[in-house]
Amino acid sequence: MMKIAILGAMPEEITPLLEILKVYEKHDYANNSYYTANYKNHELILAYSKIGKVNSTLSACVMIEKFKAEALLFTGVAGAFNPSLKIGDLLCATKLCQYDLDITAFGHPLGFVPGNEIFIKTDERLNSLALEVAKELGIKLHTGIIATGDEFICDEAKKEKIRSIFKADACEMEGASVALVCEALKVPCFILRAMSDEAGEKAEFDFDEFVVNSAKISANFVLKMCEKL
Ligand code: 3QA
Repeated sequence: MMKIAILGAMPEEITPLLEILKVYEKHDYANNSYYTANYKNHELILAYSKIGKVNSTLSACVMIEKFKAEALLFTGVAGAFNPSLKIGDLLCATKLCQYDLDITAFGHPLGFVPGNEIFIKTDERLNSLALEVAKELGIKLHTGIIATGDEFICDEAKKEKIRSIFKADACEMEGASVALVCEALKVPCFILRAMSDEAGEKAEFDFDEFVVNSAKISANFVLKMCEKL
């Protein structure tokens, strides 16, 4: 029996899970809704944070400090940077960074502020469990680096810049902030993303077409992981 948080950013990333769970309680708190449910001997706490690093920081804190989550699984979509990642493919982040955290004016590297590291690691145990689950399901799970920032990337030049500086495989807008909260509060963190677009020109059209399906691929996977925890 564990209290497991499942966090997404957008309704599309969490409502598929609420539909599967069917029975859940809704708790309104801090300008958002949190949902509790039982699943396979575990207590789940689910939420979509709303978009961006600040909203996801708030939700991760609430899930841990108020709802006492003992592990946090993030599920959602991302823009692919690595050409080996195709739309619908799953990526588990081994580490994440904030590509828009910028005090380079003072000679610091992009993504760095004093007292923190550029990269925030996720939980190795959860990541290896995910690889086992993928093997069992017969699906490919990619592992790699995610760059997080408060911008929807749909520009080839921006994409290449972030990709080359951080060797990032994908971009999104919440992962690094959630991982930072989990690391600070010593809660194991897992960040999963299914590709919805390739973050280049016209990414917003791919996103609109593929967000629902890719979000479900990711959501189904984290629920499978709960069965193994
Ligand atoms: C941004 C969502 C935010 O939560 C981050 C999707 C997929 N492709 C991305 C990309 N750059 C950055 N992030 C992503 N999520 C989409 S907002 C759409 C708003 O529609 C990951 C992500 N290329 C709301 C209705 O108007």
